[in-house]
Formats: sequence, structure tokens, C-alpha cells
Amino acid sequence: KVNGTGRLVRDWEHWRDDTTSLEFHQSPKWFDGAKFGIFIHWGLYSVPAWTNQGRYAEWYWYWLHQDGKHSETYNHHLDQYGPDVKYDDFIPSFDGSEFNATFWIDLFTSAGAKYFVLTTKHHDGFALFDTLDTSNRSTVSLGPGGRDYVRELFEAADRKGGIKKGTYFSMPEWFNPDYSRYGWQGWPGGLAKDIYHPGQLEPYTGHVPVDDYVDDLQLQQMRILSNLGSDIMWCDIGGANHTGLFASEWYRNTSKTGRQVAMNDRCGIAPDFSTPEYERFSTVQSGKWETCEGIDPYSFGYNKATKDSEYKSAKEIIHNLIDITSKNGNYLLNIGPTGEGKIIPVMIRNLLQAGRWLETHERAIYDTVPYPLLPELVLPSQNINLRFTRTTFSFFIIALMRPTSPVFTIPTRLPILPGDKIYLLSNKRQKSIDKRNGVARELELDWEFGKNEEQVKITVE
Ligand code: FUL
Repeated sequence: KVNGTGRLVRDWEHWRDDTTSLEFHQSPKWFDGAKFGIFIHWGLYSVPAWTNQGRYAEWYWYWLHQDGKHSETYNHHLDQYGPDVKYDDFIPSFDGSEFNATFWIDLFTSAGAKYFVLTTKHHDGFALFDTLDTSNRSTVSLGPGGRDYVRELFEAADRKGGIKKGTYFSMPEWFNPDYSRYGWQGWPGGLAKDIYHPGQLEPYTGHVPVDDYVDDLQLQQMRILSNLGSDIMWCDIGGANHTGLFASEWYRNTSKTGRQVAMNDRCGIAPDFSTPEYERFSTVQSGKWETCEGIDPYSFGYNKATKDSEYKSAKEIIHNLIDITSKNGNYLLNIGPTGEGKIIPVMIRNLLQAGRWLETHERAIYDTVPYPLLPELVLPSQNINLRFTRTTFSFFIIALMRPTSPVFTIPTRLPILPGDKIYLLSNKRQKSIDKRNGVARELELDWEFGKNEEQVKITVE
């Protein structure tokens, strides 16, 4: 909805269920303020859980076919499982024996995440929820115990409260026979030929043939939205789909669903937020965005070849979150559990450590907005590496490094006035800012990463 001054306004009450109004939709306020989410890539690929560096482990099946003979994935598969084990033979091992929904949710909230996004179906077409009559290719129909992991995790989140529930959903399926006519932009859209036994096809277990694949997509998305109650529809890849036709009527119709679902930029409609992957913006963006990347340096899916020391440390996680927040982004940090559903100790440790920093400094992150005049100050020669965020009544200075000298100059004015109170978030001792002559002001701050006795002076000119 556009108000009298021609500016976009968030006015969901006046939302119309037509596709034109989709163009004006913006991300929900809760999403803008949430800043930190946990992405979870968990699926059949978590069983072999392997890739050579620089590639996504969740693409295991694809690499196996794409690379052909003598590729690293080919040799790895042959070596580990022999020529007769097909991708779908991993289904019985994807058993959730170590999946503990309550523990996952406790971990995410202790890490300071305000939302999570779970892979409900990745490109291999194997769903973690009940796809009803659209397909039997799911944990509910084929997996041990017939479990609906999306429902289990969502129920745990509802029990805990305070965390929003999101759903990753791949539109295309690499080797779904019904998708083959939609193959696009180099996307395979073909059948999985068994490369160990030329001339044979790999099974696409649980496939239910349909007239139109994209009708099924719509039904599955509607199910995720209506029955499971997703807050974020995180589509992937796009391609042929009907999202534009039903998103306005359902996802955005508060009277039908009671809420507004945030949708990313891979659904095929005007998005609420963009999704740079293993990338981020270095300047403040007016449109909302969200960086997604793994705690693993190269992969979303669990990769057994990654060493503990290679995972992002708590410090890296927090530094990334601070930097992204200062530019109007959210940080969707991915973890890849094992095939059994275990989150490995190093991931747990680093997430919990990150959460401890957030606990003390949450006011500088959640529900803040950028300070567009000066989102950051980076002067490497002096080790100065600051980020700035603000709320209506507060201004936050976050130091990522200890400057060489305790006294340094900021080349612009900060929105701090004589008489304002200034204090370290981890230490509530307050100081009033002295009255200084007009423009130039000197502030004294306790140095954040120091032992609190140290002082830093910031001169604002
Ligand atoms: C990409 C996918 O191909 C990756 O496997 C991963 O899911 C990432 C978030 O999106 O497009």
C-alpha cells in the first residue's frame, strides 16, 4: 500500500488478495528485528555427508551423476558403499535416532536465534513432512518410524515459544520424472541414470506420477503454510510454479491465515527480502536482505570431511552478525546435522558461545536499525573496526577489535548529545557525557573487549 507521500507503508490490514498488491509487500517487522536465524539442512544427503572442498555436500547425488566416472564423489561412493548402493538406499539410515526436537529448539534459542528455517524438501525431492497424496517420497511414507520431522520441530518450537518457524522448500527436483519437462538454466530435469550400471535407471522411490508437477508444488507449499503454520516460506531455485497465483490469497491474507508469511526472493514473486548466499552487502541497503551461509566454510549439508577447526568460531559468527546487522541484513547461519539427527559437539559449542555474547549485548542487535550516515568505521592502520546500530532512543558502538591507541577520531558526528548517558552493555555503570563546545565532543568509554578497567577515548569531530 502506498501512502499519501508515495512511500511504501506496512499496512497489512488493507492488504488485498490480488497479485498486484504482492509487489508492495515488505518483510514483517518481526523479521526485520530478528537479525539471527538458524538454517538447518537435513535430508538423505546427511547420510553419506561428504563432498570435496568448495562444494555443497547436500548436492551429493547431483555430483555423483554430474561428474561421472572417476570424479571424487564417484570414487568416494564406490569406496564407501560399492556400486550397488543407490542414493535411495540411504533412506533406512535417515532414521532420526539422535534427533531431539526439544534439544534443537533449546540450542537455537540459547544461541540467540529468533527464528529457524528447516529444509522441508531439498533438490533430491525427499520430504521431511507429510506430502499426502502428492508424493510418497517422504520420511512419513518411507522413513523409519514414519516420522514428520517438520511437525515435530514446529511443535517443539510452539512449546518453547519466542522463536519463529521457517521452511526451506526446493521448487525443482533434479530427478523427478515429472519435472523433466521443466528443466531450465542448466538444471538437470532428467532421470537419474545409474552410472555404475550403465543403461539402468536409479529409482525415484515414492514418486506418484502427476499431470502437472507444479500443481503438486502448490499443494505442498499450501500444506506447509496452512497445516504446519510456517512463518517464512524460504523457496529455492524458482522455476515453474504457481506461487504468484496463491501467495496473495493465502500467504498474505491475514483474515484467512491470521498472519503474514515472509517470502524470500526465490519463490517467483516480488520478494520480502533477498538472499545472498555465502555473500553479504558491504553498504546499508534500503531493502531487507538475509545472508545465508554454513557454519561449515563450504557447505550447508553435513560434511564428514570438514575438520572441527574449520567451522566458524563463536567470534566469527558474532562478527558476521554484527556486520550484517549494521547494513540492514539478517544472518541465517546454517548447521548440518548428521543422518541420525545429531548436531555435532563443535557446532553446539560455537553456537552456545555466540549466544553468551548475545545475551549481554542483545540490545545492540535485535530490533535495531542501521545508522546510514556511518554504518561502520574501519581504519586498519589503527586497528579500528567499529560498527554502529541504533534504536529510537539508543545508539550503539560495537568494536570488533581493540584499537592500537585508546584515543582516536571519528570523521563524522555521532547522534550523541551532551547529557546523554553512556555505558558498556556488559557493565551498567553509567556516565553522563560532558558538555563540550558545540561540534567537537570527547567521550570516554570502557573498552569492551578489555577487562573493563581500561578506558578508550573517542573524539567526535
Ligand atoms: C542453494 C541450494 O542449491 C543449496 O544446496 C542450498 O540449499 C542453498 C541455501 O540454496 O540454492
